[in-house]
Amino acid sequence: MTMIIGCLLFLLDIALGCRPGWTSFNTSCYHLSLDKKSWIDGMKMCEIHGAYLVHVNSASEDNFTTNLLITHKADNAWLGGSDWTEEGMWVWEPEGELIQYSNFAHHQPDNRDGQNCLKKGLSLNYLWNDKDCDQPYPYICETTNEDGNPVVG
Ligand SMILES: *[C@@H]1O[C@H](CO)[C@@H](O)[C@H](O)[C@H]1NC(C)=O
Ligand SMILES: *[C@@H]1O[C@H](CO)[C@@H](O)[C@H](O)[C@H]1NC(C)=O
Ligand SMILES: [Ca+2]
Ligand SMILES: [Ca+2]
Repeated sequence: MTMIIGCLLFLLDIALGCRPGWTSFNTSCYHLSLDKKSWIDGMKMCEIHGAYLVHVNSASEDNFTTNLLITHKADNAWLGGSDWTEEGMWVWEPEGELIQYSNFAHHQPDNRDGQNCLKKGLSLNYLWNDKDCDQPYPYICETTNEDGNPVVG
């Protein structure tokens, strides 16, 4: 039964234009990697795959990414936000687009010891927190780029 549902979900993702191992939501494809990386190495791995660390632009996309963590039993994941360029100015990288929707935990971001990278995790009920960019965590890649999707026809 689980296999049949897994198979159907797999076919659905293909139908919606995501490569195997990527999950579709709205107009993007997402991949959670459990291979723990620093924020920058996570971003590089996403870029190698025609993607970027996820930009969470709405409550429903936030919810979707939380469900992705829960499904894969990941306690944490890097998101594509950073305030590296200017302390306290949170942007989605690499474009540097100002973060509009946000969902930080109470008392976060706190820039403790100079934290500049955005993650969410189980310990803060999947609300957002700024962390040391060098910490290794799983990470979520997102792509809207057709390079990341199968070419049909
Ligand atoms: C779905 O994607 C479109 C285009 O990127 C975006 O404008 C819209 O806000 C997204 N909706 C949700 C619920 O994330
Ligand atoms: C969050 O995801 C759950 C599980 O997929 C779903 O039942 C719920 O409606 C979603 N909530 C929002 C606000 O999107
Ligand atoms: Ca900071
Ligand atoms: Ca913090």
